[in-house]
Amino acid sequence: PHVIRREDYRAPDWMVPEIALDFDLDAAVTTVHAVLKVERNGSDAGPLRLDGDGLTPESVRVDGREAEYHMDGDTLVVPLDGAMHHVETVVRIAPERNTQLMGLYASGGNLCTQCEAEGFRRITFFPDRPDVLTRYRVRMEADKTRYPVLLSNGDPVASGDLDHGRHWAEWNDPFPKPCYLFALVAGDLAVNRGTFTTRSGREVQLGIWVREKDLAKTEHALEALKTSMAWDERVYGREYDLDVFNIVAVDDFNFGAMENKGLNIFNSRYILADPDTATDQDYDAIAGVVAHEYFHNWSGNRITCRDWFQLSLKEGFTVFRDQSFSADQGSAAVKRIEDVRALRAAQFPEDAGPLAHPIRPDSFIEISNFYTATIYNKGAEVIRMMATMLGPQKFRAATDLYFSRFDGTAATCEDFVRCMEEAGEIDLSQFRLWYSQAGTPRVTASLSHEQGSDRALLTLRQSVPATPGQPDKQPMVLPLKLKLFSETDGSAFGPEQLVLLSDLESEIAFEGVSERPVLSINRGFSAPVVIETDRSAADLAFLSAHDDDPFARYEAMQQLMLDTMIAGVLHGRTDHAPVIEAVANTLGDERLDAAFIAEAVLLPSENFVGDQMATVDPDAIHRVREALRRDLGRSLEGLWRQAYEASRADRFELTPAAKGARRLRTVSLGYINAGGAPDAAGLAFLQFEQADNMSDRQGALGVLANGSSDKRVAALDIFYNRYSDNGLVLDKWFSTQALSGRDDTLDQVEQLARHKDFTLANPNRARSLVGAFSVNQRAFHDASGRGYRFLADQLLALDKLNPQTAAKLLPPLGRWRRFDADRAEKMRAELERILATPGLSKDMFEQAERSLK
Ligand code: B3K
Ligand code: ZN
Repeated sequence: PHVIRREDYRAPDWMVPEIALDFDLDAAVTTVHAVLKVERNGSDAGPLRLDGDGLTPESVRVDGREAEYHMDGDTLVVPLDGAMHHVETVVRIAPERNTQLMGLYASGGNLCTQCEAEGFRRITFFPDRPDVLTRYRVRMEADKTRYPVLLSNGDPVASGDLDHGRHWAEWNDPFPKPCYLFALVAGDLAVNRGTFTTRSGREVQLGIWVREKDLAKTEHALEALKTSMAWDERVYGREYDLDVFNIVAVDDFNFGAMENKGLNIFNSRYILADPDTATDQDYDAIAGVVAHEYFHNWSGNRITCRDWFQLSLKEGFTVFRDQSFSADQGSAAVKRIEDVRALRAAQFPEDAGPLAHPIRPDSFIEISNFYTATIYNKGAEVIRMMATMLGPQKFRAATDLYFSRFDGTAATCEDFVRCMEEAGEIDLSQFRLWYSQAGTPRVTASLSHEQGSDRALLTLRQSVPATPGQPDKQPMVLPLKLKLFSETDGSAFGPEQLVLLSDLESEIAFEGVSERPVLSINRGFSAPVVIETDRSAADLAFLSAHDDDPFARYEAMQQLMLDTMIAGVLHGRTDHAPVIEAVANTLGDERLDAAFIAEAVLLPSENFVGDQMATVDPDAIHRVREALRRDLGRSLEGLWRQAYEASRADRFELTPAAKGARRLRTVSLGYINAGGAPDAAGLAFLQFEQADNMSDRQGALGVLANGSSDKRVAALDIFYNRYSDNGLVLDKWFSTQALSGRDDTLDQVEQLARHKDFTLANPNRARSLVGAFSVNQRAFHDASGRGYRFLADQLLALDKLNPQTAAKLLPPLGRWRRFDADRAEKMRAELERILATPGLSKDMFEQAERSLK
């Protein structure tokens, strides 16, 4: 397969200022008639090359006349003289046979599109690259009974009825956009309408479109949309620019949602919510994704990417924006903890493995493989570091400059950084390494204090690990927030400082430090790095109780738990007492809110423990972690029961406080159960049965599904029967079982793959079983290698239907270097088997090939 390189970027030979698209819609055969106004860009005399994917031209006309053309593979080549022409093509496509869910496809009887990154070429011939900006006029014609609603980007212009029960509608989008932002929806949909008045007085008609039966579950998304619109005005000065903003929810979708101009299309899991079917986490994710897609209207649509290597320009920045939005809606500290946990769960392993790449990659075979945690989440951390270094006023000035300077254009990461430099009055030359170097930097910090002196000395050293294609790294700029504390009275030696570590090694002296201080470093997770310190268990316990930065408190507790578990894995024995005492202190601290406590007392995941070890021993990690959980549960049983009772609610509310209480309740239940209390299963079953919301119900189900009480099967059956007509909840039923810590999880998962409700054709369902199972470290890494074979079998089957979603599920197999020789060999063998399969997609090929290196 062909490798595309960033350094090969060339401006397009032809621009397409306007397009008129005419769709004759039908699930079996849709005819697409396109008229492109094309203008030569620059002096090259080259032909017009239009990308296609599986398209056959039925007719090609230039300026009204039948034209000569030829195909170069999938590309339509039209020789053209002169500087401006109208090029007309007709193609036929088959939406109902489109299992890739890219281009125009059918979902639940409706028709919808997904074009990012390169799906538009599956709809019509076009220069499918983000730096070609075009004004769209779209006419759709369809059967009125099956497809009463016809939507596209921009504003509706006109509509009318036709003979034979058909009708038509026309939409016009005044904003030039890249073709990846094109969208169309035709279907039988109901709408929840709202309005939003922008600060300059424009009234925007909002609509959330779903199937009739789901209409009652759209209120939360609609409210989140309004809140996002107001937030972007207030925080970034960004106003909405069209008269309508529509969101459509569909069940079959390759990822979360898509920011098409004026017509966002969503995976229904990020729209639909009511207390009976959605957890608090679901509610928060809906608000976050609605905000994310809305924010793209400026960071992505008004200013788009010059080429796909710049993807983090829109994604990193927009994730940072949605994270800040969510932080403003509830507890900022808990949100930061969740974001860092997600970064460590998905991005750190990626950065440490064969698929590591910089946030601005240098090459790819299939761009779909680069919608990664690195581009999104590390990309957001890079923006966050610049925001930290600039401070709020200058950061706002810099984003204002960026939005005004590049509005209406396709920009680069470099353009963004230059705005930060100019408005921030700061030199980011060395900081730019964050865009080009992959790998998670490591910082070792050691603090010394001579007894009787008034001075402490902090030595910081950084290193950036080698990653594929990048054996040698330069030192980076790491903004580290730090503070020193007195162990005697908990007071601080001076205020928090922001240290920019830019050398390999640096020494910082602190004056006025009269006793041995305790170091609080990388507060708020100011840099996305790994910190290694020589802090003792006592120091960590102290910080977990006294640090005034809630993130740092959480972090100290996590480190203490981690050190304890690693010692257990390495030496077979470990002292649980410091963890138990620290957890007891946190549980008993009345100044802390329930949401924070629930996060702080959770043990780091088995995967995260594994990530810290030279060779992962999944069974030992599971054993040691379970032992610590049991001990915590048993020793603090009284406190857990207290927390469990105190967080009981008499009615359902969606306030941050109520959500925090529910979280702590289920975490406490988990510990009561882990401690082996004889009534634990009964308690869980009671919570399961009496729940008036999905958080409590699924929380209890998770506890039961992990155990071996006779209530386990009963609860799973009740849950299944109660929700058998709700796909999103059935996904939870599958993933709860796939994530179970039971010994027989692998057998269960193999059986579930044969369940009548399991299908690979729906990406959510595929991920709920296959995706969830592959992050269940102990079950997936079963010494027999059966877990690996199961994953490879599923991937190969899915690759035939939907390569993009299949390839996204491959990375767990690529982590073979981190396991013992026996497991590594079995993992490699599955990768080899995948690679040797005839007809493999280029998506899978790229992922499997890179994973073997
Ligand atoms: N921009 C889309 C992601 C498209 C993924 C294509 N493989 C959603 C988002 O990030 O907002
Ligand atoms: Zn995005």
